[in-house]
Amino acid sequence: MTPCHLITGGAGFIGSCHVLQTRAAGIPVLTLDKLTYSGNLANLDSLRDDPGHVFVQGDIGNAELVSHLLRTHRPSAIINFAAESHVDRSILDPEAFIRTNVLGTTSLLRCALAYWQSLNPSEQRDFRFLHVSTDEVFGSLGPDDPAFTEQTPYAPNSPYAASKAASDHLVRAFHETYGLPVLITNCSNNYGPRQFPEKLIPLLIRNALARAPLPIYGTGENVRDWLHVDDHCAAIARVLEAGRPGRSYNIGGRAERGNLEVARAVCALLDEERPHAAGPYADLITFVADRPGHDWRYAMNCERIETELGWRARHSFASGLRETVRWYLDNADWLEAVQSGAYRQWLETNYARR
Ligand code: NAD
Ligand code: TDX
Repeated sequence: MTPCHLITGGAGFIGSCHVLQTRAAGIPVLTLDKLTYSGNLANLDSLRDDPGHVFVQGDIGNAELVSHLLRTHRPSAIINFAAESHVDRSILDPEAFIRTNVLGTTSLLRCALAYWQSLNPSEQRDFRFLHVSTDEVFGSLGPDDPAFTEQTPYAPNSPYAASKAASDHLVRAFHETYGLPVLITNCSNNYGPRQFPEKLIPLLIRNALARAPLPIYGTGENVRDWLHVDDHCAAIARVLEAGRPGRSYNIGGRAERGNLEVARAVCALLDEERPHAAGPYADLITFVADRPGHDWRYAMNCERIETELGWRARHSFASGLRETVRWYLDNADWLEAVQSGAYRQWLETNYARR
Protein backbone atom coordinates (compact mmCIF):
# COMPACT_ATOMS: atom_id res chain seq x y z
CA MET A 1 0.00 0.00 0.00
CA THR A 2 1.25 3.53 -0.83
CA PRO A 3 2.35 5.28 2.40
CA CYS A 4 0.41 8.43 3.27
CA HIS A 5 1.51 12.06 3.35
CA LEU A 6 0.93 14.06 6.54
CA ILE A 7 -0.29 17.50 5.45
CA THR A 8 -0.45 20.09 8.22
CA GLY A 9 -2.63 23.18 7.79
CA GLY A 10 -4.57 21.19 5.17
CA ALA A 11 -7.89 22.91 5.90
CA GLY A 12 -6.51 26.34 4.94
CA PHE A 13 -6.33 28.00 1.53
CA ILE A 14 -3.16 26.49 0.04
CA GLY A 15 -3.07 23.37 2.24
CA SER A 16 -6.58 22.30 1.12
CA CYS A 17 -5.59 22.71 -2.53
CA HIS A 18 -2.58 20.50 -1.87
CA VAL A 19 -4.66 17.86 -0.05
CA LEU A 20 -7.06 17.72 -3.03
CA GLN A 21 -4.21 17.49 -5.56
CA THR A 22 -2.46 14.77 -3.51
CA ARG A 23 -5.65 12.71 -3.31
CA ALA A 24 -6.20 13.19 -7.04
CA ALA A 25 -2.72 11.70 -7.53
CA GLY A 26 -3.83 8.62 -5.57
CA ILE A 27 -1.69 9.24 -2.48
CA PRO A 28 -3.42 8.66 0.90
CA VAL A 29 -3.49 11.81 3.07
CA LEU A 30 -3.56 12.45 6.80
CA THR A 31 -4.54 16.09 7.37
CA LEU A 32 -3.67 17.73 10.71
CA ASP A 33 -5.20 21.17 11.25
CA LYS A 34 -6.00 23.19 14.35
CA LEU A 35 -8.96 24.85 12.57
CA THR A 36 -8.07 28.41 13.55
CA TYR A 37 -10.15 31.28 12.11
CA SER A 38 -8.72 30.58 8.62
CA GLY A 39 -9.03 26.79 8.73
CA ASN A 40 -12.26 25.54 7.21
CA LEU A 41 -13.39 21.92 6.93
CA ALA A 42 -15.75 22.94 4.12
CA ASN A 43 -12.58 23.29 2.00
CA LEU A 44 -12.27 19.49 2.18
CA ASP A 45 -15.97 18.71 1.69
CA SER A 46 -15.36 16.77 -1.50
CA LEU A 47 -13.29 14.24 0.52
CA ARG A 48 -16.04 13.57 3.08
CA ASP A 49 -16.55 9.95 1.89
CA ASP A 50 -12.99 9.34 0.72
CA PRO A 51 -11.44 6.36 2.58
CA GLY A 52 -7.99 7.60 1.52
CA HIS A 53 -8.31 10.78 3.60
CA VAL A 54 -8.16 11.12 7.38
CA PHE A 55 -8.71 14.45 9.11
CA VAL A 56 -7.45 15.15 12.64
CA GLN A 57 -8.07 18.43 14.42
CA GLY A 58 -4.97 19.38 16.40
CA ASP A 59 -1.97 21.66 16.85
CA ILE A 60 1.40 21.01 15.17
CA GLY A 61 2.88 22.04 18.55
CA ASN A 62 1.17 19.14 20.36
CA ALA A 63 4.14 16.71 20.41
CA GLU A 64 2.19 13.89 22.04
CA LEU A 65 -0.51 13.98 19.35
CA VAL A 66 1.95 14.39 16.46
CA SER A 67 4.19 11.53 17.69
CA HIS A 68 1.14 9.30 18.04
CA LEU A 69 -0.03 10.16 14.51
CA LEU A 70 3.42 9.48 13.06
CA ARG A 71 3.67 6.10 14.84
CA THR A 72 0.21 4.95 13.77
CA HIS A 73 -0.01 6.35 10.20
CA ARG A 74 3.71 6.03 9.23
CA PRO A 75 3.80 8.77 6.54
CA SER A 76 6.54 8.88 3.90
CA ALA A 77 6.39 12.71 3.87
CA ILE A 78 5.34 15.62 6.04
CA ILE A 79 4.30 18.80 4.23
CA ASN A 80 4.01 21.72 6.65
CA PHE A 81 1.52 24.41 5.61
CA ALA A 82 0.29 25.13 9.17
CA ALA A 83 0.94 28.75 10.06
CA GLU A 84 -0.45 32.07 11.05
CA SER A 85 -0.36 33.65 7.61
CA HIS A 86 -1.64 37.24 7.59
CA VAL A 87 0.85 40.14 7.80
CA ASP A 88 -1.67 42.66 9.21
CA ARG A 89 -2.60 40.30 12.07
CA SER A 90 1.10 39.80 12.85
CA ILE A 91 1.45 43.55 13.31
CA LEU A 92 -1.27 43.49 15.96
CA ASP A 93 -0.40 40.15 17.65
CA PRO A 94 3.15 38.94 16.94
CA GLU A 95 3.14 36.30 19.71
CA ALA A 96 0.56 34.11 17.94
CA PHE A 97 2.99 33.95 14.99
CA ILE A 98 5.92 32.95 17.20
CA ARG A 99 3.81 30.25 18.89
CA THR A 100 2.72 28.47 15.70
CA ASN A 101 5.29 29.43 13.08
CA VAL A 102 8.41 29.14 15.26
CA LEU A 103 7.62 27.01 18.33
CA GLY A 104 5.02 24.86 16.54
CA THR A 105 7.33 24.15 13.61
CA THR A 106 10.21 23.33 15.98
CA SER A 107 8.05 20.86 17.89
CA LEU A 108 6.91 19.30 14.59
CA LEU A 109 10.56 19.01 13.50
CA ARG A 110 11.52 17.25 16.74
CA CYS A 111 8.69 14.73 16.33
CA ALA A 112 9.60 14.24 12.65
CA LEU A 113 13.25 13.63 13.58
CA ALA A 114 12.45 11.02 16.25
CA TYR A 115 10.11 9.27 13.79
CA TRP A 116 12.64 9.41 10.94
CA GLN A 117 15.34 7.93 13.20
CA SER A 118 13.02 5.01 13.96
CA LEU A 119 12.60 4.10 10.25
CA ASN A 120 14.59 1.42 8.41
CA PRO A 121 17.36 2.64 6.04
CA SER A 122 15.28 2.49 2.85
CA GLU A 123 12.32 4.29 4.50
CA GLN A 124 14.78 6.88 5.86
CA ARG A 125 16.18 7.47 2.38
CA ASP A 126 12.71 8.05 0.92
CA PHE A 127 11.32 10.25 3.72
CA ARG A 128 10.93 14.03 3.20
CA PHE A 129 9.97 16.95 5.45
CA LEU A 130 8.83 19.80 3.19
CA HIS A 131 8.36 23.22 4.78
CA VAL A 132 6.18 25.71 2.89
CA SER A 133 7.53 29.25 3.17
CA THR A 134 7.28 32.65 1.56
CA ASP A 135 9.12 35.26 -0.50
CA GLU A 136 8.62 37.71 2.39
CA VAL A 137 11.63 36.26 4.26
CA PHE A 138 13.89 38.07 1.73
CA GLY A 139 12.58 41.54 2.61
CA SER A 140 11.68 44.22 0.10
CA LEU A 141 12.93 45.13 -3.42
CA GLY A 142 13.21 48.52 -5.08
CA PRO A 143 11.58 49.06 -8.51
CA ASP A 144 14.72 48.07 -10.49
CA ASP A 145 16.29 45.47 -8.18
CA PRO A 146 16.81 41.95 -9.55
CA ALA A 147 14.36 39.30 -8.29
CA PHE A 148 15.11 37.26 -5.14
CA THR A 149 17.18 34.10 -5.70
CA GLU A 150 17.73 31.23 -3.26
CA GLN A 151 21.04 32.96 -2.35
CA THR A 152 19.45 36.30 -1.38
CA PRO A 153 20.16 36.94 2.33
CA TYR A 154 17.13 36.84 4.62
CA ALA A 155 15.90 40.31 5.73
CA PRO A 156 12.33 39.89 7.02
CA ASN A 157 10.46 43.11 7.82
CA SER A 158 7.12 42.12 9.39
CA PRO A 159 6.62 39.92 12.46
CA TYR A 160 4.98 37.39 10.08
CA ALA A 161 8.02 37.37 7.78
CA ALA A 162 10.40 37.18 10.78
CA SER A 163 8.52 34.18 12.18
CA LYS A 164 8.63 32.42 8.79
CA ALA A 165 12.35 33.22 8.45
CA ALA A 166 13.00 31.74 11.90
CA SER A 167 11.11 28.57 10.97
CA ASP A 168 13.05 28.26 7.69
CA HIS A 169 16.34 28.52 9.62
CA LEU A 170 15.23 25.82 12.05
CA VAL A 171 14.20 23.49 9.22
CA ARG A 172 17.59 24.00 7.58
CA ALA A 173 19.35 23.44 10.92
CA PHE A 174 17.60 20.08 11.37
CA HIS A 175 19.15 19.01 8.06
CA GLU A 176 22.64 20.29 8.85
CA THR A 177 22.67 19.07 12.47
CA TYR A 178 20.73 15.81 12.39
CA GLY A 179 20.56 14.89 8.69
CA LEU A 180 16.75 15.12 8.49
CA PRO A 181 15.91 15.14 4.74
CA VAL A 182 14.21 18.53 4.52
CA LEU A 183 13.10 20.72 1.62
CA ILE A 184 12.03 24.37 1.79
CA THR A 185 9.88 26.18 -0.77
CA ASN A 186 9.64 29.99 -0.82
CA CYS A 187 6.63 31.16 -2.79
CA SER A 188 5.18 34.50 -3.86
CA ASN A 189 1.58 35.72 -3.32
CA ASN A 190 -1.02 33.08 -4.06
CA TYR A 191 -4.55 33.63 -5.30
CA GLY A 192 -7.38 31.28 -6.23
CA PRO A 193 -10.48 29.56 -4.80
CA ARG A 194 -11.00 29.20 -1.01
CA GLN A 195 -8.66 32.02 0.10
CA PHE A 196 -9.83 33.59 3.35
CA PRO A 197 -11.23 37.10 2.67
CA GLU A 198 -8.67 38.92 4.79
CA LYS A 199 -6.12 38.75 1.93
CA LEU A 200 -6.21 41.36 -0.83
CA ILE A 201 -8.00 39.63 -3.74
CA PRO A 202 -10.84 37.88 -1.85
CA LEU A 203 -11.26 40.96 0.38
CA LEU A 204 -11.75 43.11 -2.73
CA ILE A 205 -14.32 40.68 -4.13
CA ARG A 206 -16.16 40.40 -0.80
CA ASN A 207 -16.27 44.17 -0.26
CA ALA A 208 -17.26 44.91 -3.85
CA LEU A 209 -20.21 42.51 -3.61
CA ALA A 210 -21.21 44.14 -0.30
CA ARG A 211 -20.86 47.63 -1.91
CA ALA A 212 -18.26 48.43 0.79
CA PRO A 213 -15.10 50.53 0.19
CA LEU A 214 -12.16 48.70 -1.44
CA PRO A 215 -9.27 49.64 0.86
CA ILE A 216 -5.92 50.24 -0.86
CA TYR A 217 -2.98 50.79 1.49
CA GLY A 218 -0.79 53.84 0.82
CA THR A 219 -0.51 54.77 -2.86
CA GLY A 220 -1.40 51.31 -4.21
CA GLU A 221 1.93 51.17 -6.05
CA ASN A 222 3.38 48.30 -3.96
CA VAL A 223 4.11 45.33 -6.19
CA ARG A 224 3.42 41.64 -5.57
CA ASP A 225 4.19 38.64 -7.78
CA TRP A 226 0.98 36.59 -8.16
CA LEU A 227 0.79 32.81 -8.60
CA HIS A 228 -2.32 30.65 -8.88
CA VAL A 229 -2.61 28.26 -5.93
CA ASP A 230 -2.86 25.22 -8.27
CA ASP A 231 0.54 26.10 -9.72
CA HIS A 232 2.04 26.53 -6.24
CA CYS A 233 0.82 23.08 -5.18
CA ALA A 234 2.05 21.47 -8.40
CA ALA A 235 5.47 23.00 -7.68
CA ILE A 236 5.44 21.59 -4.14
CA ALA A 237 4.59 18.12 -5.49
CA ARG A 238 7.50 18.37 -7.93
CA VAL A 239 9.95 19.47 -5.20
CA LEU A 240 8.78 16.60 -3.02
CA GLU A 241 9.34 14.18 -5.87
CA ALA A 242 12.70 15.34 -7.16
CA GLY A 243 14.08 18.18 -4.99
CA ARG A 244 17.50 17.75 -3.40
CA PRO A 245 17.26 17.35 0.42
CA GLY A 246 18.70 20.35 2.25
CA ARG A 247 17.85 22.72 -0.64
CA SER A 248 15.35 25.53 -0.92
CA TYR A 249 13.38 26.33 -4.08
CA ASN A 250 11.88 29.68 -5.08
CA ILE A 251 8.41 29.56 -6.65
CA GLY A 252 6.75 32.54 -8.37
CA GLY A 253 4.35 33.54 -11.08
CA ARG A 254 6.39 36.01 -13.19
CA ALA A 255 3.28 38.15 -12.75
CA GLU A 256 4.32 41.32 -10.96
CA ARG A 257 1.41 43.72 -10.50
CA GLY A 258 0.84 46.89 -8.48
CA ASN A 259 -1.96 46.61 -5.91
CA LEU A 260 -4.06 49.32 -7.58
CA GLU A 261 -3.71 47.51 -10.91
CA VAL A 262 -4.93 44.30 -9.24
CA ALA A 263 -7.90 46.14 -7.67
CA ARG A 264 -8.84 47.64 -11.05
CA ALA A 265 -8.57 44.21 -12.72
CA VAL A 266 -10.85 42.62 -10.10
CA CYS A 267 -13.36 45.48 -10.55
CA ALA A 268 -13.33 45.15 -14.35
CA LEU A 269 -14.03 41.41 -14.10
CA LEU A 270 -16.89 42.02 -11.67
CA ASP A 271 -18.30 44.69 -14.03
CA GLU A 272 -18.43 41.99 -16.72
CA GLU A 273 -19.60 39.08 -14.59
CA ARG A 274 -21.95 40.87 -12.15
CA PRO A 275 -22.66 44.42 -13.40
CA HIS A 276 -24.22 46.73 -10.79
CA ALA A 277 -26.77 49.45 -11.51
CA ALA A 278 -24.97 51.87 -9.17
CA GLY A 279 -21.98 52.02 -11.56
CA PRO A 280 -18.50 50.51 -11.98
CA TYR A 281 -17.02 48.71 -8.97
CA ALA A 282 -13.82 50.76 -9.29
CA ASP A 283 -15.79 53.71 -7.87
CA LEU A 284 -15.51 51.90 -4.51
CA ILE A 285 -11.67 52.01 -4.49
CA THR A 286 -10.55 54.01 -1.43
CA PHE A 287 -6.99 54.87 -0.42
CA VAL A 288 -6.39 54.23 3.29
CA ALA A 289 -3.45 54.58 5.70
CA ASP A 290 -0.49 52.43 4.71
CA ARG A 291 0.55 49.17 6.40
CA PRO A 292 3.44 49.91 8.81
CA GLY A 293 6.72 48.61 7.35
CA HIS A 294 4.91 47.81 4.07
CA ASP A 295 7.33 45.95 1.77
CA TRP A 296 7.56 47.79 -1.53
CA ARG A 297 8.02 44.95 -3.98
CA TYR A 298 8.51 41.18 -4.17
CA ALA A 299 9.73 39.28 -7.23
CA MET A 300 10.98 35.71 -7.49
CA ASN A 301 13.73 34.29 -9.68
CA CYS A 302 12.52 30.70 -10.27
CA GLU A 303 15.33 29.44 -12.49
CA ARG A 304 16.32 26.68 -10.05
CA ILE A 305 12.92 24.96 -9.97
CA GLU A 306 12.44 25.54 -13.69
CA THR A 307 15.79 24.16 -14.83
CA GLU A 308 16.45 21.52 -12.15
CA LEU A 309 12.90 20.20 -11.83
CA GLY A 310 11.16 21.31 -15.02
CA TRP A 311 8.30 23.12 -13.26
CA ARG A 312 6.38 25.88 -15.05
CA ALA A 313 3.30 27.86 -13.99
CA ARG A 314 0.30 26.91 -16.13
CA HIS A 315 -2.16 29.70 -15.29
CA SER A 316 -1.76 33.22 -16.65
CA PHE A 317 -2.74 35.95 -14.17
CA ALA A 318 -5.52 37.17 -16.47
CA SER A 319 -7.25 33.79 -16.87
CA GLY A 320 -6.52 32.71 -13.28
CA LEU A 321 -8.03 35.91 -11.89
CA ARG A 322 -11.16 35.57 -14.03
CA GLU A 323 -11.60 31.98 -12.89
CA THR A 324 -11.08 33.08 -9.25
CA VAL A 325 -13.64 35.89 -9.45
CA ARG A 326 -16.12 33.41 -10.94
CA TRP A 327 -15.41 30.93 -8.15
CA TYR A 328 -16.33 33.52 -5.50
CA LEU A 329 -19.48 34.47 -7.42
CA ASP A 330 -20.47 30.82 -7.74
CA ASN A 331 -19.69 30.04 -4.09
CA ALA A 332 -21.59 32.77 -2.27
CA ASP A 333 -22.48 30.28 0.50
CA TRP A 334 -18.79 29.59 1.21
CA LEU A 335 -18.05 33.32 1.33
CA GLU A 336 -21.01 33.99 3.61
CA ALA A 337 -20.17 31.09 5.97
CA VAL A 338 -16.61 32.31 6.68
CA GLN A 339 -17.84 35.77 7.69
CA SER A 340 -18.31 35.02 11.38
CA GLY A 341 -18.56 37.57 14.17
CA ALA A 342 -14.79 37.22 14.66
CA TYR A 343 -14.24 38.08 10.98
CA ARG A 344 -16.40 41.21 11.22
CA GLN A 345 -14.49 42.15 14.38
CA TRP A 346 -11.25 41.79 12.41
CA LEU A 347 -12.52 44.15 9.69
CA GLU A 348 -13.42 46.66 12.39
CA THR A 349 -10.01 46.32 14.10
CA ASN A 350 -7.94 46.56 10.92
CA TYR A 351 -9.88 49.12 8.89
CA ALA A 352 -11.99 51.36 11.16
CA ARG A 353 -9.07 53.59 12.20
CA ARG A 354 -7.24 53.66 8.87
P1 NAD B 1 -4.24 29.98 5.77
O1 NAD B 1 -4.24 30.94 6.91
O2 NAD B 1 -5.34 29.99 4.78
O3 NAD B 1 -4.14 28.49 6.35
C1 NAD B 1 -3.37 28.14 7.48
C2 NAD B 1 -3.92 26.82 8.02
O4 NAD B 1 -3.09 26.41 9.11
C3 NAD B 1 -5.35 26.94 8.58
O5 NAD B 1 -6.14 25.86 8.14
C4 NAD B 1 -5.15 26.89 10.09
O6 NAD B 1 -6.27 26.35 10.79
C5 NAD B 1 -3.92 26.02 10.20
N1 NAD B 1 -3.16 26.24 11.45
C6 NAD B 1 -2.79 27.43 11.99
N2 NAD B 1 -2.11 27.22 13.13
C7 NAD B 1 -2.02 25.87 13.29
C8 NAD B 1 -1.41 25.04 14.27
N3 NAD B 1 -0.75 25.56 15.33
N4 NAD B 1 -1.50 23.69 14.13
C9 NAD B 1 -2.18 23.15 13.09
N5 NAD B 1 -2.79 23.89 12.14
C10 NAD B 1 -2.70 25.24 12.23
O7 NAD B 1 -2.83 30.19 5.05
P2 NAD B 1 -2.38 29.90 3.56
O8 NAD B 1 -2.45 31.15 2.78
O9 NAD B 1 -3.03 28.66 3.07
O10 NAD B 1 -0.83 29.60 3.81
C11 NAD B 1 -0.35 28.28 4.03
C12 NAD B 1 1.16 28.30 4.15
O11 NAD B 1 1.73 28.84 2.97
C13 NAD B 1 1.68 29.17 5.29
O12 NAD B 1 2.77 28.52 5.87
C14 NAD B 1 2.12 30.46 4.60
O13 NAD B 1 3.16 31.07 5.32
C15 NAD B 1 2.61 29.92 3.28
N6 NAD B 1 2.55 30.86 2.14
C16 NAD B 1 1.40 31.53 1.84
C17 NAD B 1 1.35 32.36 0.74
C18 NAD B 1 0.09 33.11 0.35
O14 NAD B 1 0.11 33.91 -0.57
N7 NAD B 1 -1.05 32.87 0.99
C19 NAD B 1 2.48 32.52 -0.06
C20 NAD B 1 3.65 31.84 0.28
C21 NAD B 1 3.66 31.00 1.37
O1 TDX C 1 -6.94 45.66 2.50
C1 TDX C 1 -5.83 45.52 1.96
N1 TDX C 1 -5.35 46.54 1.18
C2 TDX C 1 -4.13 46.51 0.58
O2 TDX C 1 -3.74 47.46 -0.11
C3 TDX C 1 -5.01 44.34 2.11
C4 TDX C 1 -5.50 43.19 2.95
C5 TDX C 1 -3.79 44.32 1.48
N2 TDX C 1 -3.34 45.36 0.76
C6 TDX C 1 -2.02 45.30 0.11
C7 TDX C 1 -0.88 44.90 1.01
C8 TDX C 1 0.03 44.13 0.08
O3 TDX C 1 0.89 45.03 -0.58
O4 TDX C 1 -2.11 44.27 -0.89
C9 TDX C 1 -0.90 43.49 -0.94
C10 TDX C 1 -1.25 42.04 -0.64
O5 TDX C 1 -1.63 41.98 0.72
P1 TDX C 1 -2.01 40.57 1.43
O6 TDX C 1 -3.06 39.90 0.63
O7 TDX C 1 -2.24 40.83 2.88
O8 TDX C 1 -0.68 39.72 1.19
P2 TDX C 1 0.86 40.01 1.58
O9 TDX C 1 0.97 40.89 2.74
O10 TDX C 1 1.58 40.39 0.31
O11 TDX C 1 1.29 38.51 2.03
C11 TDX C 1 0.85 37.37 1.27
O12 TDX C 1 1.85 36.88 0.43
C12 TDX C 1 2.92 36.19 1.02
C13 TDX C 1 0.33 36.26 2.17
O13 TDX C 1 -0.68 36.78 3.03
C14 TDX C 1 1.42 35.61 2.95
O14 TDX C 1 0.95 34.53 3.73
C15 TDX C 1 2.45 35.14 1.99
O15 TDX C 1 3.54 34.61 2.69
